[in-house]
Amino acid sequence: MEIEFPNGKNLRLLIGDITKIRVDAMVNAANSALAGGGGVDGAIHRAGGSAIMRDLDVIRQQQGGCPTGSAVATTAGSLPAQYVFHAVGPIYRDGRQGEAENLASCYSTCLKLAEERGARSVSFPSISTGAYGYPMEEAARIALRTIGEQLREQDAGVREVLLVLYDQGSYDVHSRAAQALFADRIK
Ligand code: AR6
Repeated sequence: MEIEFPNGKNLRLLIGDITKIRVDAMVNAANSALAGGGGVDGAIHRAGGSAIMRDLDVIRQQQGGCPTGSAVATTAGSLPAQYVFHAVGPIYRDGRQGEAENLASCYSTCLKLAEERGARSVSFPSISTGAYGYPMEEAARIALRTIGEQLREQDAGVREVLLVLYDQGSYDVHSRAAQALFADRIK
């Protein structure tokens, strides 16, 4: 599914493995220790190689980790990208611990990092919807709304955002949310 924004910018939803898709900046669903883990994080470190962890070691020494809702940038190692942005999504508890704000902040922070680094294409996984337990329908609305706001606002910079969903069920949830939010923009 493709959603068009002014000035030729677009948001694409697709099914796949994020590590296989070429972009300028690939977003990881990391943890605040920047320690690596399972899910997308495991796949990104496996496919990108040890250069990514070496960059994270330096960041850990400098700032001790990364707070929830924020992100840090590293090399992409041997991944088909220039950068990996390691975003720390919220662990979902009851929806009253600032989860929505923190999740939105992951997306907007990564798009700002992309802007700063001149990245024109950025891919995101569905942050927090695996090990961190965020209900996917709500997470999809937040992700899409935040990406849409940023694509409408930014004059230059990021041209294309890919939301890479791992399976058909995740894709269906996100495409329903996109239809509800962007009905008039879907190509
Ligand atoms: N490509 C695209 N999406 C994927 C891939 C992939 N290769 N693999 C999984 N997903 P998760 P979280 C989907 O658990 O919930 C890690 O251990 C998956 O189906 O990767 O933010 C970290 O180190 C799900 O919808 O991230 C943290 O400790 C989504 O990606 C913690 O898990 C996110 O699932 C972060 O948990």
